Amino acid sequence: MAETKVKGAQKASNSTKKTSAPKAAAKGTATETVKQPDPVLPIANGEAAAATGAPKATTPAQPEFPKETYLRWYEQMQLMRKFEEKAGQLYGQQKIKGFCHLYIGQEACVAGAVSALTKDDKWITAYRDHAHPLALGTSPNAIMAELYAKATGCSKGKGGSMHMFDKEVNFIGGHGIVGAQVPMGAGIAFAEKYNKTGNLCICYMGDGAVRQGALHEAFNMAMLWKLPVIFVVENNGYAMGTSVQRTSNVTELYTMGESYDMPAEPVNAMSVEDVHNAVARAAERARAGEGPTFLEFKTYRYKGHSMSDPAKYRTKEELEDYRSRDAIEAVRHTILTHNMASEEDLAAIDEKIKAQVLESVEFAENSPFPTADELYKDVYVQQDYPYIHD
Ligand SMILES: Cc1ncc(C[n+]2csc(CCOP(=O)(O)OP(=O)(O)O)c2C)c(N)n1
Ligand SMILES: [Mg+2]
Repeated sequence: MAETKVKGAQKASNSTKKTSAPKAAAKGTATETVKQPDPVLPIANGEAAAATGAPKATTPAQPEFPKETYLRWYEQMQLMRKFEEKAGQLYGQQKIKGFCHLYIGQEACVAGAVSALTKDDKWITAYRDHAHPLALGTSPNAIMAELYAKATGCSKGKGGSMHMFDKEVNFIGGHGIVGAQVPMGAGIAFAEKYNKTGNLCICYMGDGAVRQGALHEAFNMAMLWKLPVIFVVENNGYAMGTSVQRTSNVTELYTMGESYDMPAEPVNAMSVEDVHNAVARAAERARAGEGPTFLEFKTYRYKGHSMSDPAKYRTKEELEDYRSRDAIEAVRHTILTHNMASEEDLAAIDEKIKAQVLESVEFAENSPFPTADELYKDVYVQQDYPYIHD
């Protein structure tokens, strides 16, 4: 059964772009891909490298996409990276407080999906959520102000790092409870289908979320009702300091879709092209009324789980190995190798981003904190429920 479904995914891909998904996807059989852990689980270094196993990024002989797409990816991913590097610094200076989870290293997971979807599609994710709205077009000012808990933040300073929201760009959070956004993603997709909009919902989660019961309930209903949803697990190898191999009998996480007959595939998410192609295939399926897809993005976070994590559970070598596959560097290399832009052009983009980030800090610094009466606003009160409008 799984084979048929994954083949279906491959078929869809032919009508969009050629696939570069690993061979395991083409085979689509659980027995060939599910790895049995050792009886005594090692706390060995390099666990995540084995768990995510993303191949090294390579520069294609011929670029697969137009110049504009590569330049947009470069700019989006650089903005995510530079914005978060600055946020990390500000956290160190205690300008930003509370929790702060950086996305550095994972940028392609978002950039490749933005280019494959439309602006009317809906987005939802967990608490590692600064990059998604940045790429969707939320102003860096509003995101930095939210990190500062200022009234001008995209969640009016009441959400903070883990609860970014921006309805204008269809970004529906930013959720701190691991896995909570998975049934919500299915619900959003239900609404799109019910209202016959033709839009879909892309629902991100971490590898830690796939063992939550809510995910399994949501997967079942999403398949049963053929909801237009793309479930994405950003498998960065760790949930806090615990590797996938220490917590899961199934380490090729995408195979979990097979339990629900859900088309699923692994994606080298250090390659923005691969992310784009996989999301485009899934979107085509969703819009054709064929229902959900489960994509396992094999990725890596360069920083610790949060700002307070020194990440001692992994080796420098493991980190360096992933840094050598950096998606931004790969895109930069493609752009330069194929003369899509010069070093100077890219430096100009970098300068523009630097200015944008500095402006966002100034904006956040100069913004007021929310007033006390904000405590009573935006609180859900049941009046004429059962139907919530807007
Ligand atoms: C239901 C629930 N249990 C535990 C936590 C504490 N917690 C916060 S983040 C996290 C790890 C999640 O890791 P993963 O899903 O892999 O996402 P990543 O941080 O790698 O992006 C845990 C256990 C939580 N927020 N919610
Ligand atoms: Mg993780």
